[in-house]
Amino acid sequence: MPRRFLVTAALPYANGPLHIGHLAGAYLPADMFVRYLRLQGEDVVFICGSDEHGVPITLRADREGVSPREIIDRYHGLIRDTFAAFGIAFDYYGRTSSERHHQTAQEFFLTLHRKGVLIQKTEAQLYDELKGMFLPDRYVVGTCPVCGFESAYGDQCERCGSALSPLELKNPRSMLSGSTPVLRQTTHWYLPLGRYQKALEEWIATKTHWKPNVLGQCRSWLEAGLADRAVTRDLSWGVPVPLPGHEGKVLYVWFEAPIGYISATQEWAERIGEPERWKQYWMDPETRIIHFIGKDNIVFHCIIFPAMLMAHEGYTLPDNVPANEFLNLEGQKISTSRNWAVWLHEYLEDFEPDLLRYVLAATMPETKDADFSWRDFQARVNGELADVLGNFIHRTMTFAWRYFGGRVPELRNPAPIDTAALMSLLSYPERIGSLYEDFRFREAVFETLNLARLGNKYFNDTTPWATRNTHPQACANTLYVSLQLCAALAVLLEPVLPFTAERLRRMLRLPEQALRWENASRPLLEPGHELGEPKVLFHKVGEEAIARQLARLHTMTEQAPMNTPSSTAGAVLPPLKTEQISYDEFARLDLRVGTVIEAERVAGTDRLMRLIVDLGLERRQVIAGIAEQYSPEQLLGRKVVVVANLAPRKLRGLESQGMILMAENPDGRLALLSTEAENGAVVR
Ligand code: B3M
Ligand code: ZN
Repeated sequence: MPRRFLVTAALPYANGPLHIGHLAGAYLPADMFVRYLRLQGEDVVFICGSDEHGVPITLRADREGVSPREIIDRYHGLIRDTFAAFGIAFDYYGRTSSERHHQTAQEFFLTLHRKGVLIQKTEAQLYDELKGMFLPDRYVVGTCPVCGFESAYGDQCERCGSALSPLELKNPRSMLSGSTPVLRQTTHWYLPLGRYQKALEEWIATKTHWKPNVLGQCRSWLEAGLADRAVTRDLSWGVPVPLPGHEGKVLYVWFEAPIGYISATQEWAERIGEPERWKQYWMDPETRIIHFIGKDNIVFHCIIFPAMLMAHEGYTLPDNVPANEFLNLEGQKISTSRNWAVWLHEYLEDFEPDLLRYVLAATMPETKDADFSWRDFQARVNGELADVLGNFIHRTMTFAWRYFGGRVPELRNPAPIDTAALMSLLSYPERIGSLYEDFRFREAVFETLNLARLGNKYFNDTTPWATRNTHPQACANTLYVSLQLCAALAVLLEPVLPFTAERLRRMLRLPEQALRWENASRPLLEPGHELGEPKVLFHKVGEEAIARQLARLHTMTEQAPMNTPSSTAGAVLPPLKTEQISYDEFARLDLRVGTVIEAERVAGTDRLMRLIVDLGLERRQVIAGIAEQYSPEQLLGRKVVVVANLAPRKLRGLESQGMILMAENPDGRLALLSTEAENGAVVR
């Protein structure tokens, strides 16, 4: 009897594109786990969708001067298509702006309300007098009371993962006006989490198989004691509170978003024509519910959502929440606001999805933060995928193609080395499968590549290029065994390299029904089986390709990001710096007025402009990231202010001998500073 699973992956905010941190954190491990389960013939439904409410959406809409609807429609489609391009094989990818979700979330809220679970409280909340609105969640930033991080959000600290409420922040600042908010009374509904403390403690105590990093966060939350949490907000964008007299109030995004897993499952069931089937996955205790998330979402999935489900009754609680830690990039934290990211849709302009799937799986941040570097990407693609896996498959298939007419030869009187290689197949599916069951993806991928390593060694040790002339049957035995190992790889690679596995399966002409996990433990190709023409599976990544990625990364970060997504950039007056400097420190800058006398776009970039600026005493070449805001014609003859004593640096091979001072508007657009002063005048 197949086991039944409901697997979810965190609903990404539809406020920007996906980057490698998303893939490594939740979506790739979830997809690998689901693909493995499907190969085992289990009953599994894989659910996700766009998280389309909440302040990250409205902050971006404010910043761009568009509606939240425009933001979510832009990014929902991009995110959905990017997942598909990376082979993240959801059964259903929904969106929380759907009518079904609004209905399900409101019904869930009303059930808690009707049962008297929720309590209403009028409390002081942070209010921005300049903007005339309350400041929930990410509309306010301040110092985290737990770890001291100075840019913690009102609902969560990204550095230590603590779920916060705005009143807990020290030195709170409005993300809308930069001003210090005042307190103003407002009434909201609260989930009394404390009432479920004991039940949650008992439930978590049964989760001895959970990852230590997850249990650690849960325990510290429970030890600190669970306070009431507001489940409504003074906002216009979101799921309206379904009670009279609550105009202008919506359900808190972290209350309704997890319910998005349920509503998306309902939409899936409706789409397959079995509208009631969703209950089998959410209300049958036989179903194992697995939530794949990043570590900053642990408390919402292990404490708050389970408490909601307990309060509602009738729902199955999650079986596991194998949260991953964070992925860094070139040794630094990924930052969407600084454009310090590898955007998945941009990655696909240069490389195959499987290459990144492999590298992120092989270095997955399962128990501690991990780092992605382009050098390591190149080394693993070239040294592991091409030189180990691709090499074994290519040499086996071209040898069979060339010397055995593209057919699987007979195995006769196998030598001990042949038998040993075939026997090794017995243990691989079991060993790799148990690693997947334990969410140990790095080790599962390493073990899978070990089968190719074993194949290369076997091929080398049996020297078919020699036995072809001296012992033809020994040569045939080598090719028979090597081809069986290739066929096993076509199955075992599927969770991590689905596109490669499919290409290999086609080259082997392995029937689709052969794709069952346990099949990989025995020979799958009969003697005489006709093979397809061999093709190279992996092309090596060259120096130029890596240099281009590194240049893109550094250029994007050097030049103030224009239209990059940011869940932190507000609407967006960045708060005034609290750190002070001395006059002497300021005086070290040599700021000069100049006139642009030459201007041209830098080829191959959409942001860079090459300028020649006349500073009176001399002319300087300056590379500036303003090509999206200004044309060369608009710049000719313009007065600019230049940091004249900035150390020169190379950008796209051009030397920039200074920096043009620009002002970044609240909507992210850049603007030149204008002046009547003469060329060479010193700015003090
Ligand atoms: N939208 C993603 C995040 O916090 C958040 C997950 C919701 S899962 C219900 O980055
Ligand atoms: Zn913190």
